[in-house]
Parts: sequence; structure tokens; C-alpha cells
Amino acid sequence: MALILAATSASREHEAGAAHAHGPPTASTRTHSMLTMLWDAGGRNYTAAATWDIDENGDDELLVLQDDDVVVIFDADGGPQRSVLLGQTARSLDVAKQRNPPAMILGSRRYGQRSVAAYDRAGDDVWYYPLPRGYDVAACAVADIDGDGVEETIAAQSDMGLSCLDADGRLRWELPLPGLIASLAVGDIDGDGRPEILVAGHDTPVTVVSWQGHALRTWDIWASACYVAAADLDGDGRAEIAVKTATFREPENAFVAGVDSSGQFIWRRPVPGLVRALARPLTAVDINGDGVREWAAVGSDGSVHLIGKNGELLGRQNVGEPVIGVYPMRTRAGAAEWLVAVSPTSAKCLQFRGGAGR
Ligand SMILES: [Ca+2]
Ligand SMILES: [Ca+2]
Ligand SMILES: [Ca+2]
Ligand SMILES: [Ca+2]
Repeated sequence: MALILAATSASREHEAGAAHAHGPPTASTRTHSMLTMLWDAGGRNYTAAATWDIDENGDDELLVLQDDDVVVIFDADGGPQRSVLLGQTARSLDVAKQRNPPAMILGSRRYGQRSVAAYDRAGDDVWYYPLPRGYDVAACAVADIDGDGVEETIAAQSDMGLSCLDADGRLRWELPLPGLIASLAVGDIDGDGRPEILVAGHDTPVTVVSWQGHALRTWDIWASACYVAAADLDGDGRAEIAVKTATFREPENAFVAGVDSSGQFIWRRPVPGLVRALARPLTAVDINGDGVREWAAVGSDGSVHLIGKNGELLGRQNVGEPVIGVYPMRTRAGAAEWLVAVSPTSAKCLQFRGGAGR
């Protein structure tokens, strides 16, 4: 705990210093040593990823989507386990976690036909749902939104809206939404026991959607928030919310912000850079193993920021190349989760220094 507090203090000094352009150089050195790299699974043309214990051996695997229609599965130690040839171009990826065995859920395209498809880890078809029309599936999320113990899949087509499918790939509901959707998140943001779906896109307000597929409200002040994440960081039954903005004119002024359940801003931190299409620049991870998750946010400059639920900066490090997404990795090695930072040509697994102790 002392380590974390000391590091937080150093980070704050560095933040203040950066804002005034004359920060103490030692602060930068100290924040750089917050994360150590465990392994780097280099590859080619990575476009999206997910982490889950898909082979049920107790450690998460890293699933990375390449632009040549292949999913590469890496073990928790970074060793390649298998490659799955999809036979269609996939753009977004999640895992049906409660399915036995777990399945990969992919937003795909084949001969111009958009679809959501489920595959087992060997690459065999589980189900396939053709989407009627529209652009690529910008994001898909698997979650039990109606509380019956079985997960649904929500797919967001960037120009069309949402489609909710049941565990066997049959349509539950559709919701047309305006604007170019870039991301979606599922979490119980008001603590009523039912999850909400948050949808964000380019130059469009964040929309809150009910689990039955009704648009409840929009947060007009967040039109520049094109990425949204929801996760119950502290385990109190209510999901925390964070957004990342993308301002095409001034990417250096982009930021990550914490938002309450009514869309009001709680805190904000500068995290530079555009949000690339199909990227996942924000995730929840218990990087220090204290039982409370943190936000990890990436900038297009390669910076990885660790941010507490109240907006406090716990650490920052540059991994040296543009990162398209960050993903938590749980292993039997300890309570602390690892963080995988995926860039187009590498997947770096990072561990918080002094991580496993509670
Ligand atoms: Ca369900
Ligand atoms: Ca709710
Ligand atoms: Ca919470
Ligand atoms: Ca933590």
C-alpha cells in the first residue's frame, strides 16, 4: 500500500509539472517504473482482442484478431496456443463467458454480408446471425442483460443501432440509433439490479438504453465522447462509468472522464490522441490486487494511464507504440490482474510493480 501511495504522489507531481511544463524529471522516472513488461507477443495487423479463460485451465488467454481473418490465442505466459481461421473478416470480438465451453463472439463480414457469429475455441461454428443491412459491427458485448443466468449478445452496427441476440444467436430486439456508433458498454449504472447499455459514437450524444432495448435518455454534453466503459470497480453493485473523448481537430486535448449515472462529469484526466475505429482504449483492471479495480486508459501516443475510481492517477507509462486496446488478464499467479496493451504489431503484458499483495 505504501508503494501505491508513494507512486500516486509522484504521479500527481508529474501531472502538475506537465501542466506547467517544468516538472521535476525524477517524477517521470518514477512513474515509468510502475509497470513491468512480462512478455510481448508480436504479430501482424492486430485489430481487436479479448481476454478470457477460454480453455478453462484457470488462467486467462489472450485472443487477438488479425486483419487476415485469423484469431490467434496466446497462453497467459504469452506463448502462442493456436490460430483459428475464421473464413470471414471479423471487426469486433468478445467472449460468451458463461457458455460451456466458452465461445468467441465476432462481429464479421463475408461477401458484404454483416453478421454476428459464434465460434468455439477450435474454430467450429456455434451459431451465425446475418444482420439485415448496414455497416460493420463496431462493437459487440456479451452480458446477461435480463438476469436469467444466460448471456445475451449486443452488437452495435456503426450506422444502424443495436441488435440483441439470445445465447443461440436468435434476435431478441433491435434498436435503431442515429450517428456513427463506435462503442458500447453494459453495466447497472443506477444500481436497480438491471443493467443498462451505454452507446457512444462520433459526434453523437451518449445514449442510455434499457435492457429491453428502449432508448432511455441521451447525455448531450458528451457528444465528443466516442468511447464509453462501464464496470463496478468497487463492487457496490453500481457500475462506474468512464468515457474517452476524440476531438479530430485537437487530439492533444483528448481526455478520459468519470461520469455519474445522470451523465454528469465527476473527474477528468488528459489522455491524448484519437480513438481509432474498433479500438478499446479504456478498461477496468485490478492492477494492484487490492480487490478494487482501476481504469486503464491508453493514448494514441502509446501512454498507458492507470486511474482510480475517483480520478486519481495511480501510474503512467509509455509502451513506445500506438496502442489500440487494453485488456485485463486474470491468472492463478496472484490477486493482481495483468494488463495487456495491444498495438497493431504487438501485445505487451504488463504487471504493476509490487502487484500481488493485498
Ligand atoms: Ca439472459
Ligand atoms: Ca440499472
Ligand atoms: Ca461501483
Ligand atoms: Ca486495485
